[in-house]
Amino acid sequence: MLNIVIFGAPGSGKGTQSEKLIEKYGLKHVSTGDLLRSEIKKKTKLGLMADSYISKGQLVPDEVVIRMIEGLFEKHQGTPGFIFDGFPRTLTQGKALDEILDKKGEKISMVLSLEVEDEELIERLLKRGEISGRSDDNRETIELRLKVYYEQTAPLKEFYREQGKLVRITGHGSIDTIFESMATVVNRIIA
Ligand code: B4P
Repeated sequence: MLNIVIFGAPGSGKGTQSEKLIEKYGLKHVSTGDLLRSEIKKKTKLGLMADSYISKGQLVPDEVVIRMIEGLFEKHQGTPGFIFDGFPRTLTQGKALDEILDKKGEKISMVLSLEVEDEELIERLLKRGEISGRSDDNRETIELRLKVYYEQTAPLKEFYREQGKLVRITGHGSIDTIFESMATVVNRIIA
């Protein structure tokens, strides 16, 4: 299987590039952000709880998101692989994902890390906020999300670097140019 983690700060282009990778490689998209927003929209118990964290720029507790990922293989039997977008976001989640995959005799093939300067991230998310209506796309919450990213999520880079899986990709430039860089890496690894 081809299992890709797409990694990066909020607004780095994870969701945007995931869509293109799915189209090209026929992978199954696993976005914890999308899953949580769908629960929020449906006003489920999980959604209401998740919203109380997301609207404050905080991460939803590990056990909640890990539970959402379990059962993935049973749900998507026969898929050529997964794109993990926005998951894992903490070391605990990273270790849990390795264990879930290991039980199925699978592993992460590569981690594509989108590198974008903070100024650009803030600009993109403010722009998205004007149209998305997302409760977390306002300046104050964006700044908190970046802080949370550097404190809780960025340490995962070292975790994957030690495993020899981290590939840094510049997230500046046009969406297509960035995608080309990613596809070059993926093609090299699957060749
Ligand atoms: P996510 O849904 O994962 O959202 P995100 O990180 O804010 O956005 P993403 O990175 O996908 O956005 P994209 O670049 O595509 O998470 C939302 C929240 O859910 C989290 O803050 C957290 O509270 C919670 N959550 C989710 N997963 C969790 C987990 N595992 N554990 C705990 N909590 C979790 O897009 C950004 C914008 O930039 C778009 O408008 C896009 O059009 C634009 N853009 C993209 N590429 C561009 C480019 N090259 N040039 C110019 N603009 C570009």
